[in-house]
Amino acid sequence: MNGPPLHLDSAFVASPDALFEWLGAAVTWDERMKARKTASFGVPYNYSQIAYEPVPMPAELDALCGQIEAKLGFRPNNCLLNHYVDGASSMGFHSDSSEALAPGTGVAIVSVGSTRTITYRSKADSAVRFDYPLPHGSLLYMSDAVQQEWLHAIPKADSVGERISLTFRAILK
Ligand SMILES: O=C(O)CCC(=O)C(=O)O
Repeated sequence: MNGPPLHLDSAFVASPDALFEWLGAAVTWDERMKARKTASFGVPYNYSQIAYEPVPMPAELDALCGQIEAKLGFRPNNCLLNHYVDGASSMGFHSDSSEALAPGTGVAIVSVGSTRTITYRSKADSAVRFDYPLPHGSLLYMSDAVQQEWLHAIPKADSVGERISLTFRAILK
């Protein structure tokens, strides 16, 4: 079986060190979730029973929305961030519903910090798995077609430092 039809750009962010530093200084992290810290900007995308307030998109993230629009053809209005403090922080297997998303759009994930692996597991056969590293400054795009056929997770890892993922969505208002 082939792996999921992903779009992966390993050098999407021009200055990933600067973005990582800015996030560290500017973001107040929400600690309601046990497995990792989160933060939300723009129109809220509420999931895992956690609701977020609308927060204006900062210029630094709005610039990434523009870059995503140029690359993928849609402009996100939400950025949900995940802060994986170390290798014990994780995200379990799930797929994202497209119900709240603008038609024909998916989830764009920008990664900064330590490289973590995203694992895809086929919904049809749980033995079929594919791993992809998500390096500092990369972009991964998952269409709804990927979500229909595959679950994805960020498994725990040994000896890794901090990672922040910036997940961008075009939320229906
Ligand atoms: O942190 C990541 O890269 C994973 C994000 C994710 O799985 C999601 O937003 O559905």
